[in-house]
Amino acid sequence: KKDEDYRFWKTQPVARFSEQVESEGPIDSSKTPDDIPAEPYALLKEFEWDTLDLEDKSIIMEVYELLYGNYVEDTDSTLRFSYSPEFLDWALKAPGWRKDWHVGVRVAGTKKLVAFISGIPVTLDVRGKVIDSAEINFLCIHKKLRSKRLAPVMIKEVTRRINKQNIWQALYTAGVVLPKPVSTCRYYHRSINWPKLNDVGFSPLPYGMTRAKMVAKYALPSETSTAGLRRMVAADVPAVHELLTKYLRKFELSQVFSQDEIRHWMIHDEEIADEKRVVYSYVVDSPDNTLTDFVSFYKLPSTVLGNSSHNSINIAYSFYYASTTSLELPRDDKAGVLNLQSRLQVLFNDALILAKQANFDVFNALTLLDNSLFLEDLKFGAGDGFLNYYLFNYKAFPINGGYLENGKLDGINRSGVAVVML
Ligand code: MYA
Repeated sequence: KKDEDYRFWKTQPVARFSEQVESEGPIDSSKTPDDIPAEPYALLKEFEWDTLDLEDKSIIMEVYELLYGNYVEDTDSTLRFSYSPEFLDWALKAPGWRKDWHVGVRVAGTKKLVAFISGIPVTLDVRGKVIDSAEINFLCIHKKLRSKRLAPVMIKEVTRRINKQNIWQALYTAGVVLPKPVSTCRYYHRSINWPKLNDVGFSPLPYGMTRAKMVAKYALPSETSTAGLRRMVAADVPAVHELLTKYLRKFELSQVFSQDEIRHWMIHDEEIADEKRVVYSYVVDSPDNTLTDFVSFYKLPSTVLGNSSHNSINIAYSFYYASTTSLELPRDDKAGVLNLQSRLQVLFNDALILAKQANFDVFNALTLLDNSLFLEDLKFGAGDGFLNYYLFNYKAFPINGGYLENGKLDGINRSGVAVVML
């Protein structure tokens, strides 16, 4: 599709495929909140807007059910993301969250929830420019209401509500190609429970291999190897905040976290029962009581569609991490990169072991952050999926996605992207 074929997107302040970015900055900075309509956009008369109150568990359950049946599937419709109610509570109630950015659409007659879009407030750093923004996620329309041009109205409505708060930029990701990605990252997968992944059709048996050889290939030690590695606790928040802030500063697109946000994103709910836990965060404590490293992953299972032996696979996704290794050196310092690479290999090998102990079947990661340094050595394989990063109402120079044109990892430049979207 060309720019002009995007009937909706060609009317929006987003970068075009056909243009080269010459300078970075907002596309339209002419408006103030008073210029923005006070009333919601009109919907077809069978539908109505509903601002969802996610403090109410039964409403989180409604969003959960909508997504469970209708959210993103892989290209051949064998897997569908299965965000748990606890996950939605975590993802949608980040510090500063606003109820009116949780936008539902209901059938007027039955009140059934049939569509959803969400925004949360974030502070972005785009090559040194700090921008108060929104992160848009969980756009979902019930399968029976697809291709009726409802998505553009929902996007305009959430934009209206965000603009009313004097926020004019947003970050969002999608598997689909729209005008115009600022970066594209590739999904990598590291089998933990290979036989199960094979049973559900996710990991075919390579030619010339046996099941036993595949199991041996992905075997992991039962215990982690890094001295001082332990679960992150609330008391670690200031140190993790400082370490992560320093590490993320080296990237071209990153999120600026407050201490509150670190607490929320890395710890969420310390009391949560193990089986409901969403985020897994660990630190490496050194003998002098300073933290040298931090690593985290989150739980997002996928529903297996149409398979008789399994109905779900348990998936860990790489989240934020940081290391003091080479932290004071420029990102392209050759010796520094090698040291960081060795460190991340050990750290993520331990993350894989922790994920195995917690019963995950596979560990997924994108080619963002410094991931291109360790994915191959830790036996991650390239997936079919790509994730496009988009900025709304902001033009930026393209940012490396961590892989090369030939599809291989870019172990030299790595990625400039340091925002992990859920
Ligand atoms: S990405 C996850 C998206 N969700 C899914 O993939 C779940 C399964 N699919 C669905 O529920 C529907 O297919 C959706 C589209 C809802 C995706 N992002 O109503 P339509 C354009 C943006 O007839 P439907 C996520 O959550 C499409 O190109 N636009 O289509 C981030 C066409 O426009 P154009 C998309 O299939 C969301 C128009 O919609 C996407 O019934 C970020 C067709 O509308 C997509 N993923 O519904 C949203 N898919 O004619 C943008 C299709 O131009 C936020 N389209 O080609 C922008 C920032 C807003 C805030 C700004 C604040 C300052």
